[in-house]
Amino acid sequence: MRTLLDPTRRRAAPRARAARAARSPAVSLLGLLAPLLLILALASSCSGPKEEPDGVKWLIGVSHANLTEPWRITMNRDILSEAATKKGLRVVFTDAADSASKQIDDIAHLLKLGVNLLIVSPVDGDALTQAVTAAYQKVPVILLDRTVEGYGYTLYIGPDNYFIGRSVGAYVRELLGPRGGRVVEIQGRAGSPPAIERSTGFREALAGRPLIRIVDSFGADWLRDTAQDKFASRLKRDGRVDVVVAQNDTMALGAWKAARAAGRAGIRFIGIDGFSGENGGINLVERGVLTATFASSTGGKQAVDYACDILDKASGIPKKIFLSCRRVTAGSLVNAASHPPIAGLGRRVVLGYAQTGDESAWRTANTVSIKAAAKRADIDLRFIDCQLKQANQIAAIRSFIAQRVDVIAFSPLVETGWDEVLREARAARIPVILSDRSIRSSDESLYETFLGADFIEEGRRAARWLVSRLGDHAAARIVELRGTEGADPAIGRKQGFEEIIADHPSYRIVASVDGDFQFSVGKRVMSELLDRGLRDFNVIYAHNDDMALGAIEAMKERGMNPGKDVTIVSIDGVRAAFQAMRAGKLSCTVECNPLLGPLLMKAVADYMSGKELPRRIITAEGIFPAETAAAVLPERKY
Ligand code: GZL
Repeated sequence: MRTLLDPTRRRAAPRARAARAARSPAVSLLGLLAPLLLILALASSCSGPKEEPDGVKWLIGVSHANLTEPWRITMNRDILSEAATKKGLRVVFTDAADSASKQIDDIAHLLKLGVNLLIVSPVDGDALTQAVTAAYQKVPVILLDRTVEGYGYTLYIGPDNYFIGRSVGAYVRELLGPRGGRVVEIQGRAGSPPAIERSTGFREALAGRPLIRIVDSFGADWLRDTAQDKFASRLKRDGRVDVVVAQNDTMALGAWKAARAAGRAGIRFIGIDGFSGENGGINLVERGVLTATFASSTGGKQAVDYACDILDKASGIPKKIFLSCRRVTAGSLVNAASHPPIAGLGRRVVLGYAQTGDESAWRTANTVSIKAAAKRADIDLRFIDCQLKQANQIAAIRSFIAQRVDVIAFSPLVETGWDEVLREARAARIPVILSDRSIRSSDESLYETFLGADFIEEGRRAARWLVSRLGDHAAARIVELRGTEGADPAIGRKQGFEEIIADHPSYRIVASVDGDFQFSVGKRVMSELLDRGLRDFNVIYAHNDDMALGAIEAMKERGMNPGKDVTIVSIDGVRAAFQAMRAGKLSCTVECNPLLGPLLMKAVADYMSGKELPRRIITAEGIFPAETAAAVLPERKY
C-alpha cells in the first residue's frame, strides 16, 4: 500500500497515468510535503472490467472535507483498510481543508482524473449540492457523513446522530437512577447537524426525568483543548457536576483533564466515537477515564464495500444507510466484538420470515424477491404468510424461536405490540431484522436494523407532485384512502402528505378512510363514500396503488371519469398502476420498492459474518407521473 501525491493535479489524466503516478517514489516524497491529492494502490476483490496491465480495475476518488478532525482521520484509515482487502482497486484522495470552494475544485479534478466512482464527505451540504449533483450525472457518487440537498447522488452513508443521542440519554438515565443528578453537555461545533441531532436525541431520552438536570451546555468545536478550557472555567464557576456528556471522546478527554487539574474526583465522563488506538474512546474506557463511549463506525469501510457493489452492478443498492452505535463500558469491553462468523457454522444459515400476508401486488413482489434472494444466497428460508393478523405474526416469531433459527426477519403489520415477543427473541439470542415496516418501542435494542422505505418522504413526494400539478392555490378537495390502521407506512404517508399540504390552505382532506392496503377494501370504502353522496372532491390520495385501483373501479361503475375529473395519486409503483396511468385513469404513482430480498440477504450474511449492521437502510425510489408510464412500463420489474 502506497500513499502518494498526484502529479496530475493541474492536468487531466487518464486512469492509467494515475496508476503509474502511484508507483513513482519521487512523488511519494512530494506527497509528504504537499498532501493535496493522495493516491493509493491496492490489491482487491471488486470484479468489474478486465484488469489493465498495471492491475487496476477501478479508480475511486475520495473527496474529504478535512483531514484534521479525529473522526475524519479515522474515516480515512477505515477507507484505506477496507480498500486494502479489495483487488484491483485504486483510491485517490483530496483534502478540502474545510473549504467548500476547494472541495468543488477537488471534485472537478477527480472527475478529470477519470475516476469510476466518487466518495464525497461534504464540507457543507448546501454549498456542495450543485457540484455533487453534476458529478452524479457522470459517475456514481457515495456521500459520507453529510448529505446534500435533493437526491442527486447514488448512496448516502452516515451516522444516526439522533439515535446516538437517544442511546446516550438512555444510559445516563440508568447511570443516575431515580435520584437523578447534574449533567453538563459538551457539544461539537455549534449549529452543525450532528451536534444538533445528538443533543435533540439526548434531551428526548431524558424527558420525563426532571431529577436529571442539564445544568450547562456549551460547544467546543469537537476539540479536546477547547473542551478542557471551557470545562475548567465551568468548574471554577460551579463545581456541582455528576456527569459530563461530550459529543465526542476527544472533548470528553479534555473535560476529564480539566477535572483532574482542578482536583475534582467523582465526575463520570461519557463520550461518543469509540475509536481504537491510543486515546481513542475504547482505550479511554479501558483506562477508566471514560465511564462509557458510544462507538459508531465512520462509514469508511461501508463506503468502499458498497462502492465495489455499485461498480459491480450488484442488485439491491439502497439510497441511504444510517450507521448504528454500540455502548462500550468497562463491563462490555470483553465481548465488544459481536457475532459468530458464518464460516464457523458448518451449515446453511437459517432465516425465519414472518410476512404480513398477501394484501397487495407490492406484497406479492416482495415475497417473490425474498424467496428468490434467499435461494441465490443459499440461505435456508422458513417463510410464513401471516394472513394479515398480528397474532399470527407473533406465533410465527415464537415458532422461529423454538426452531432456534439464526435470524428472524419480519414486516410488522402494525407499529406496536411487539415488545414481549421480541424480548423473547433477544433472550434466545436470535437477532431480529425489521424488513419493510418498522415498530414503535421505547426499547431500541429489540431489533438490529430496519430496512425499507422512508414513508414520510413518500407522503411528501405525493403531495409535492400534487401541488406542482394543480398549482399552489388550487382548490383541492382530497379523499384520502389510508393503509392499515396503525401500520408504519400508513402513519408515515399520512404525516408526510399533511406536512406539505399544511403550507397550502386551499388543499383540504374532505374524507379519510381506512382501505387496509387492499384493492377490494379500497373499492368498497370508495363505493360507500360515493353511495352516501360524496361528489365534492377532485383528488384521491391513496396510500397504495391497489386501493387507488379499487377506487377507480368504484368510480367507473358509477359512470365517473377517474383520472380526468379526479386527479389520483398513489404509492408503490406496481405494474398495474403503470397500466392504469397509460389508460389515463391514474395520474401519478410514487415508487416504494418491494425488491428487498437482496438487501435482506446481505444484512443476514453481514450479521452472520460478524459485521455490525447499520441501524437503518433506506431503499432507492422514484416518482412516476402518468406521462412517463408508456416509456417506463416495459422495464418495470414488478
Ligand atoms: C410498504 C408496504 C406497503 C405497500 C402496500 O413498504 O408496507 O404494504 O405500500 C403493502 O402496498 O401492502
